[in-house]
Amino acid sequence: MEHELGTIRKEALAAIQAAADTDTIEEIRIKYLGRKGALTLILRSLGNIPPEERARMGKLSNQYKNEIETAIETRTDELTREGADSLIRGQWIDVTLDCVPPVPREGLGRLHPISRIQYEIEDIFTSMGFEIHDGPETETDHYNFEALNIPKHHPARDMQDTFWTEDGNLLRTHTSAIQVRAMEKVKPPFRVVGPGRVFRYESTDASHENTFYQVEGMMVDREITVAHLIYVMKELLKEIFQRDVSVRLRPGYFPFVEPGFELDINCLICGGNGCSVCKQSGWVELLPCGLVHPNVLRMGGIDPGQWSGFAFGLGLNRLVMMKYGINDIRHFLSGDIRFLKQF
Ligand code: FA5
Repeated sequence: MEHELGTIRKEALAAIQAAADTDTIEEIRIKYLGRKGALTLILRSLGNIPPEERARMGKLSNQYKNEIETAIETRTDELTREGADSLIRGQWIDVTLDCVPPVPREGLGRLHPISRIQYEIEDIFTSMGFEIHDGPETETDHYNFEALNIPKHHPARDMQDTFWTEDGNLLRTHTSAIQVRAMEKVKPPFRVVGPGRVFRYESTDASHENTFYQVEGMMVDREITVAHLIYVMKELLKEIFQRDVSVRLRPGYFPFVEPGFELDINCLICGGNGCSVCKQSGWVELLPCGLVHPNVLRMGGIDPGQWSGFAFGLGLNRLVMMKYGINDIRHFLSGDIRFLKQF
């Protein structure tokens, strides 16, 4: 019996040590210590052996039983810990990765240069008492054309061809639609700016995109003149470029202003010598503007006999190009990370 007990002990301890999971450990426990386990059967059979042997064999059996139980406990602990560790290693997520240092700089996003300048412009106008307004990119014919003194038959519609939806709406061609919406919301006197994305059916080149950004502005008060307009435009450009920029005002035709102007700035890419952006002219058309046409005021519910105003539509892409010396407008929508990383 002593030999048999020794063999059970040796086999059980070796099997426990080799067990790779807790299910196997449980099988070993049943095999040796269960109700019909090898060691249990020996303990039960002690009554059949001579009394002089019984005490020694009983003591030995209990000692081996304790040893096996302790080994089972120790190995179960080890396996549980290893299991938890590998689970953590496999499924652990560093939830702090994106919000606190150390995060590699290049992993962080940044504002697109157009958004940066848009926010700068909003701040400049807010400091001059303007409110910021918004409007939808898909517009109705009324807001984009009709209410701006461009009826269906008007040839000025050809200047701004666009993408139409099947239900007769269109992708807005300019942010001027925002000034029409603003006139419905606020009563004079008021000052509003409306930044946004606009769309035109247009072939692209270094200074033309089919999708670009504008900022619309409108001020309505009593006795507004061209002098007010020029003052605000010059203040804006001085703040943006942080220096005096040469500008020129030419007559320009827009059905919604009278008189209308084209405000050009001296090309900052070539210093006025001529390049592909300024089409070799030395000037870049940036800011068309004028005094709001009485028809537009009237359609907006404002009495032109009492109120007058100026309006402008600033081309944001071209402004950003001038500010940062970008020589091709197509970079903005290229999605080229090397371009975007510079800002
Ligand atoms: C207009 O869109 C008028 N709504 C602006 C306006 C508002 C005039 C209020 C008077 C009063 P224009 O089509 O010229 O005008 O566009 C305005 C500016 O948007 C241009 O000076 C130019 O900077 C920019 N722009 C026009 N077309 C493109 C284009 N295809 N790609 C990039 N920028 C453009």
